[in-house]
Amino acid sequence: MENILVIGSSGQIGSELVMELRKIYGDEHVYATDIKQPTREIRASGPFQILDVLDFNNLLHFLVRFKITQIYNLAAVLSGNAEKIPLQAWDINMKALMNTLEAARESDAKKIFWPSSIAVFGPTTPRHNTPQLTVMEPNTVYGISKLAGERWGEYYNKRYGVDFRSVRYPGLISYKTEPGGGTTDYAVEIFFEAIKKGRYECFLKEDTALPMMFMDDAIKNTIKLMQADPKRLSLRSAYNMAGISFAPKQVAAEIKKHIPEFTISYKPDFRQPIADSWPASIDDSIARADWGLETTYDIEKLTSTMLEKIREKQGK
Ligand code: AKB
Repeated sequence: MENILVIGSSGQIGSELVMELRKIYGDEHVYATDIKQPTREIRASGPFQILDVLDFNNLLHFLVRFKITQIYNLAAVLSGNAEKIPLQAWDINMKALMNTLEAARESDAKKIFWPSSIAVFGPTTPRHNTPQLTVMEPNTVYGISKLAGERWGEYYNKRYGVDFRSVRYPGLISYKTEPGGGTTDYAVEIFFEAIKKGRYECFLKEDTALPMMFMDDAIKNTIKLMQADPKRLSLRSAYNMAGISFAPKQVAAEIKKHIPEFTISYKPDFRQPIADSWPASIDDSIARADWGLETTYDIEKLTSTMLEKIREKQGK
C-alpha cells in the first residue's frame, strides 16, 4: 500500500496533482501539505496539514508517523521571484530538496518526485530542439538551483538507492490555481485577462517562443514517470519534457479566434532576458522511449479549453 506526501500542495501543480493522486491511491492515502492554505477541494477530500519542508525534524517525523512511501516535493521559488531574492531563493530551493533527500534516506519514503525545469539550460545551450544532454550553463538563480538539484538527485540514487525521479517541466498552463513568479506565467495570465478585460500587456516580446504544456498533460506524465518500472529509467537526473512551443503572438492569435476584439501589447521587463536564455523547443524523445511520455494538447485545444474552463469558473 502506498502512502503519499505532497509538499507544496497549495501551489499551481500541487493543487491539481493531489486530486489526481487521490483518485488513484485513495483520498486518505494522499497527504497534502504546504505552508499556505489549500484549495477547498483539497481540504474537503482528504488530509491536509501545514508542514514546512525546511524543518527537517518535522519532515522526518511526518514520514515516519504516516508511514509515507512516496514524496512529491513541489516547493520552490520560481525564476522571476528568485531573481528578486537570489540568496534566499537559493537557500529555500536547495534546502527543500536536500531535506527531502536526507529524510528519504533515513525513512521508508524512498521514492521521490522533484520537478526540474527548462531553466537548467542557458544562453550557450542550443535553442531549438534542445537535446537531453547538452551544454548547460544556466544564468538564473532558479536555473542554477534546478541543475544542482538534478545532480544531487542522481547522486542520492546512485550512492544511497533513493528512487529519485524528475522531469524538466516547460511552462505549465492551468486554470485552477494561478502560477506564482515564473517567466512563463504570461501564458496563464493572458487567458484570465482576455476574459476579464479583453486585452493583455505581455511582459515578454511577441516572438519569444518557449516550451509549454497544459497541466492535464503534465500531471498525467508526472504520475506515469512515478509508476514506471525502474528498470526502464535510463536517467536518474531529469528527463526533458516538452509539449508544445509557442510565442506570445501565436497564443494571442488563437485567443482572437474566440474573442475577436482581444488586443495584446508588449512591454518586456526583467523576465525577457530570462526567457531569452531558455530553449525555444526541446527534444523529449528519451522520455517517450523510456517510460512512454505522451501529450495530447496542442495550442488550439489548449486555448479553447482554457477559455471555456475560466468562463465556467467565473460563471460567465
Ligand atoms: C518558471 O517560469 O519559472 C517556471 C519554469 C519554466 O520552471 N514556470
